[in-house]
Amino acid sequence: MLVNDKFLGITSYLMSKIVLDNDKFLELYRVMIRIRTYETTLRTLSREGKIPARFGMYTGQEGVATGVSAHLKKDDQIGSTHRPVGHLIAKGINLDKLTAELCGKATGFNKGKAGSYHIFDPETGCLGANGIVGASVPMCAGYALRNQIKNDGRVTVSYFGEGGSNQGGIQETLNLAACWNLPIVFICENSSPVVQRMLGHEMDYPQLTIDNVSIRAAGYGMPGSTHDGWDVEEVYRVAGEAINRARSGKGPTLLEFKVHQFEGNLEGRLEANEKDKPFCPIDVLEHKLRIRQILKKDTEEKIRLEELELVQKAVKFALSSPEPDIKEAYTDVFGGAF
Ligand SMILES: Cc1ncc(C[n+]2csc(CCOP(=O)(O)OP(=O)(O)O)c2C)c(N)n1
Repeated sequence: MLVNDKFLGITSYLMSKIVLDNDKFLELYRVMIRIRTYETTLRTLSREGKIPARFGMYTGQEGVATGVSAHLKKDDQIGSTHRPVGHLIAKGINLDKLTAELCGKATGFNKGKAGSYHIFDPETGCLGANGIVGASVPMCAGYALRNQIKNDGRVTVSYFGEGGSNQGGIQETLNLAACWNLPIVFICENSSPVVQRMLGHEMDYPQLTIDNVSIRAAGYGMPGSTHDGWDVEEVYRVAGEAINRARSGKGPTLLEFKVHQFEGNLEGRLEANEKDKPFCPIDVLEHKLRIRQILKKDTEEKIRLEELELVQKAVKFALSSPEPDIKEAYTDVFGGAF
C-alpha cells in the first residue's frame, strides 16, 4: 500500500503496521544513520577533491537497503547499482576498505582501481556495484543459478532503478529467473516521478509507460508488488517474505519500492527542494520510534556519535593510506599483458 499523504498526516497509518520488536528497530535505525552519516561525510570529501571519481548518492533511499539486508546472511549475495554505498553498508561491508577504495587508495577493496562503480567484496557477498545501468542484474541471475546448483541455501538480491528496468537485459533476466525458479529477489527502487520532475526530463532514458514497475512481474509469472521505500518497517516485512520464499526454493519475486532521491545521479548535481522530500526514511523511522517510546534522546545521540566515530575512523584510514604503485596499473585488469 502506498502513502499519498503528508508525513505528519500518516501517523495512524505508520502505527497500524507494527512488525518489528524494539531491538530490531534500533538495529535498523543504526544502519540507516550509518549510511546517511557516511554519505554526508563522503560528499564533503568529494567536494574537497579527495575522491577522484564522482559517485551516486543513495541519500533518501536508506530504508530499502536496510530493510532488505536485515534478512540477508553474510554469504548471501547482492548486485548493486551506480548508487552502491547504501547497499554495501547495509550488507556489512568494511568501511575502512570501502573509503580507501572510493579515495583510490591501495588499501581499498580493489586496490583503488574500482572506485564506487565497480566495488567488489566477495567476503560480504557484495558482488559488484555497477556503473552500467542494469548490468549487475543478469550477473545476479548467474549467482542465483550457482546457488541453486550448489543447493546451499544462499539467496541473491539484485537492485536496479526504474530507468534501468527498461533495459532489455533486465527483462530477459526476469523471464529466465522465473523459468528456472531461481533463488533471487529483484528490487526496483523507483524514484520517478520526483527525479524526472526535478531533472526536467534530462535523463537519457525513455520515460516509463507504467506507474508501477512491479506489474511486469505478472507477465513473467512471478509475484510482484509495490511498497513505500521510505518506511523501513514495510520494507523489512515484504523483503522478509520474498527472501524466505527464494530461500525455500519457491523462486523469484519482484519488489518495487517508491523512494525519494534527495540527490541526483551524481554527488553535488542536484539538491532536492524541501517540498520534494517529505518522506525522509530516517525522519519517518524516528517519528515511529518516538511515538512508541523506543528512541530516547540519549540513545539517539549515542547512536549518532558512535556512527560518526566509525565513519571518521574510516576516513582517517583512507586518507593516510598509500596511493597504488604505478606498476599496479597493469595488474588485475583485462589488457594487463601489454
Ligand atoms: C547503459 C547505461 N546507459 C546510460 C547510463 C547513464 N546513466 C547513469 S545513471 C542513469 C539513470 C538511471 O536511472 P535509474 O535506473 O532509474 O536509477 P536512479 O538513478 O534513479 O537510481 C543513466 C541514464 C549508464 N550509466 N549506463
